[in-house]
Amino acid sequence: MATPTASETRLAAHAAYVLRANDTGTLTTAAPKLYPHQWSWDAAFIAVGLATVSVPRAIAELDVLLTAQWSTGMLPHIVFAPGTDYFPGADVWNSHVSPAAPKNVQTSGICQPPVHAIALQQLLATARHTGGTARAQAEEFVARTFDQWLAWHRWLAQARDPHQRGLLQIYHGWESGMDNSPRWDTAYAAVQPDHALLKLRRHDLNHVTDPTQRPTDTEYHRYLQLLKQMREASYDDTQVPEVVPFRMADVFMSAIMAVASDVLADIGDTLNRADDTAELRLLADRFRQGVLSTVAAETGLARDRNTLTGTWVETKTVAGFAPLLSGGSDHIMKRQLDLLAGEEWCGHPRLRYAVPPSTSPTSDAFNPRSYWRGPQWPVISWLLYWALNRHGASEFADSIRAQSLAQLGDLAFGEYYEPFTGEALGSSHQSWTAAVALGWLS
Ligand code: 2M8
Repeated sequence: MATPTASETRLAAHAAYVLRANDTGTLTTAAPKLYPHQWSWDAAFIAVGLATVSVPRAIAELDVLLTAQWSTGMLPHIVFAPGTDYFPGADVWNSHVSPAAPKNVQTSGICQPPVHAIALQQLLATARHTGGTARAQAEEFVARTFDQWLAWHRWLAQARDPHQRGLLQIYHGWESGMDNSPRWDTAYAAVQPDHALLKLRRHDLNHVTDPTQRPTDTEYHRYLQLLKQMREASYDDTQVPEVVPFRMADVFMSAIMAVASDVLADIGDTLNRADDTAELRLLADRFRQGVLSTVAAETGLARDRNTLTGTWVETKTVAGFAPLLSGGSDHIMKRQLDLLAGEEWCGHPRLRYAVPPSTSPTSDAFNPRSYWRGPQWPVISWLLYWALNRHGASEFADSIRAQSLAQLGDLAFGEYYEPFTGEALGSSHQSWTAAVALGWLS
């Protein structure tokens, strides 16, 4: 890699500072005020960034997440730090209604996309490059925790894809990580909130004062209704699908499962875990095929499926590019690369930076300011950058990197960005944004 420019050095220094400032001493909060706890997929991206500064600190971040692993293998989507304000907090989730929840930690009762093996791979690569004790510590960590990551993948495969269709089912938009994406509009429309839930205790709007950048109250009512139904079912893996009206086969999460299972298998190979590696390769193949089976011939995009109603989601969101993560078909990859570069996506003439918006600006559902309904998310740009490099599309990956570094040059470390103006939206000093900046610059 070329010598960093002065602005790159400054960006890296600021990014490292953001991660340090968001460190509670135990875990790195997802954002200083808006998200004062640890989130599962945030922690993985944060570890990628932390590793470039301190390998032991990156390991500690993942260790905290693993301490919160449920006995079923599930990694919960939030690990609560004590005494901070967030809604819905630990009291609302009350994870201890489930016998599978850990006793000494409070967590949520749902999961998020399994990007963690990607973080392990990046952690190992950074540590090997650093050498010395960093390398030994990373290798020891991976050997010590391999069974826990394997249990996580096994739980997803068994609990969320029991019929082995290669598509993970989710029961809440929060599980996708793309909370209010138009991907979930039809499923949420079927959720009828109880009257008692209509009085919300939202804290997010104290920190993001422009409410158009956050989900609406109507959306929050539905989020809370699903949470209540799951809590009343004690977050039980077989009960929950019986009681919630939100049942979606999430194609983007399934693609992450495919590629992350392959990456975990690569790690297993270095640990001489032949049987487990073979199992992981089968999982990777199953989910790769599942993702490819959703691609619409007319649009070339992958689709989520509402498994309650049996209908496909046709809205053009970034999730349509799931095959760029999971791979498996040269023909589909080529078509998707052309699409992603084209006018409906990164080549849209009004974009300030040529990185994928969360919803295509040509879609009726597109909203440039509203959270997952249109803004660009640096963390998603990084994930696609990583995947493009993995699948040999390094030129496109380089362009996403260069455009993203320009976007992050405002040093705001926005949670997401307005695609036409480049304005940072949501929380500033968002940890995973700082982390992926470090990932690009390392
Ligand atoms: C957002 O989600 C949380 C709920 O999980 C929220 O809005 O309160 C999402 O962007 C999610 O993907 C992310 O992990 C989390 C923390 O950054 O914030």
